[in-house]
Amino acid sequence: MTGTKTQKSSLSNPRKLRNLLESPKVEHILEAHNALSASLVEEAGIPGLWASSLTLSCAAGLRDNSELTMSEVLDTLESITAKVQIPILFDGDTGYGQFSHFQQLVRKLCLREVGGVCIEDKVFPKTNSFLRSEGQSLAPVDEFCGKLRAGKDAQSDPDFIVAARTEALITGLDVSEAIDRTERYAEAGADAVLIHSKARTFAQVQEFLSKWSGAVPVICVPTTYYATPMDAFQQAGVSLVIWANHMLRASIGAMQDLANHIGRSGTARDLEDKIVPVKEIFRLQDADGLLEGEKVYLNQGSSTSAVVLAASRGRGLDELTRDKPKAMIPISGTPAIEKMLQSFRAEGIKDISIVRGYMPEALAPAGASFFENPGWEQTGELGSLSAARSALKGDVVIAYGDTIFKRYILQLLLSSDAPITIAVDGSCSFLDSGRSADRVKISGPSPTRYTEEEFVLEQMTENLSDAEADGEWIGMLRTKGEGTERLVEALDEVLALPESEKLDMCAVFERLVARDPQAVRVIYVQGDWIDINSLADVARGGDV
Ligand code: SPV
Ligand code: MG
Repeated sequence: MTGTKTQKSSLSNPRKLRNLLESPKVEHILEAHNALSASLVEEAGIPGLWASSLTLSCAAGLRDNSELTMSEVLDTLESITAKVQIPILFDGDTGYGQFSHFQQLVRKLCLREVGGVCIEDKVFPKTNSFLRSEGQSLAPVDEFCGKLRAGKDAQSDPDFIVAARTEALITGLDVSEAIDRTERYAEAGADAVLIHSKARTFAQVQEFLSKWSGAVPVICVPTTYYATPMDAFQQAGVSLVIWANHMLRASIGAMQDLANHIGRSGTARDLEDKIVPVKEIFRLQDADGLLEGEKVYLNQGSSTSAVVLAASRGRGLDELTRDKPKAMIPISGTPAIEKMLQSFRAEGIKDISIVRGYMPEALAPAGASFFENPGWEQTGELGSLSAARSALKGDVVIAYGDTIFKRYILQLLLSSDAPITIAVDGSCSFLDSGRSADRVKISGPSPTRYTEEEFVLEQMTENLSDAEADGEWIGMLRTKGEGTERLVEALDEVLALPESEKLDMCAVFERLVARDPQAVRVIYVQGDWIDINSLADVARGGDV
């Protein structure tokens, strides 16, 4: 699952972090400074997060000198735990004051389901370990042990981790001082100790580990000795490795490159293939999840659903459909199907199913559900409609996926109160054009002035003579409740006919009209739609 966290896993975050610390194998976690970076860490399969004071403060435009306040940092942690399932070990600096402040912090971290906190034995306001480190002062051991005890007493989750970090090596003291301090911290109740070092190799931390009692798991931060293999950490007895700042460092470099390029050249033209597409942002935001949610929770949307028949490749469109189905041909830069989906959504229709056949993998617009008609070449549009049978209930708009239409046509169909309504183009533009059309005979010709008259379908067939034809069906119909049921019945009857694979929607309409001459209401339009076959005849090329 990516994007929005929807389900809690059965283990609490403190338990997950504890499992990492207690795992016999060395584990690693990676820095995150906001919900976005946290979700990228999670997607990479890394089992935990380090919420670093260095990077959280930097991301907030502040120094790593206890400048970020407790409430600011809690807000960020909350947004991270709301987004991801992996646990956070929070870098709690010196605990935000004395023992009582640390207790408040622990309580608030537990409320926000943070896995644990690590505090260091320095004095407030602390400075980052890699900055003027020799001059930094350490907290008195007793006072720090009291703070650790206070933190453990304040936690509301029994698995919550309080880790104790010694800065002894950072400030220039030796390994024995680091051991003395950390043994005391473990006795005071710390669940783990963090031994920090600014040495360029693992040797100093290795020496620490060789003298360590093993009372609690040991954590290290190989920012300076980053080349050490995981095996070496494992062999030396490290339980958890923290990559403490790498996500922020990587993003700073990428952002600087881009900003400098745009600043220098005044254009983003050459950068497109170096930056993620906007749709990657939508993926990370789980934009599709909103559509799913709307289907479940939003009732104010239309109860009408849509079924788009888009399985066929199209007659004579070989060139344009070599690498994509007909519905994906761009019209003014936007795939035809997207235009159709935009129109549906603008009318509140969110439950949209598409029947695919030719190149299904290339027809996957976001937010739609899919039916497959693998036999599209033999079974045609009736096979496709039948494939979407389970979506044919309630109020439904059915449309061919290769049709472009002005939105008012959809609005007219939706406003009809008849059980079955089709849109008919009364302009008869097919006459003398040589193109095939679903010609229709209607109860009256397309009116040239205002009328209250309701029109119904009498006949639909490609073979209607020029004189008999009142127009052509544009490939869109709308059925309501009982009309949808009638349509499905007629479809089943036609599919049961011998050689039904040679039949098309005309046969279904014929059936409906034969049963009830008033069955199919007609709404007349004049032009304002086109199908891609006709469009392609007009303009062949990449973008029609
Ligand atoms: C942090 O990431 O903020 C740390 C580790 O505390 S360090 O920057 O090395 O001090
Ligand atoms: Mg820090």
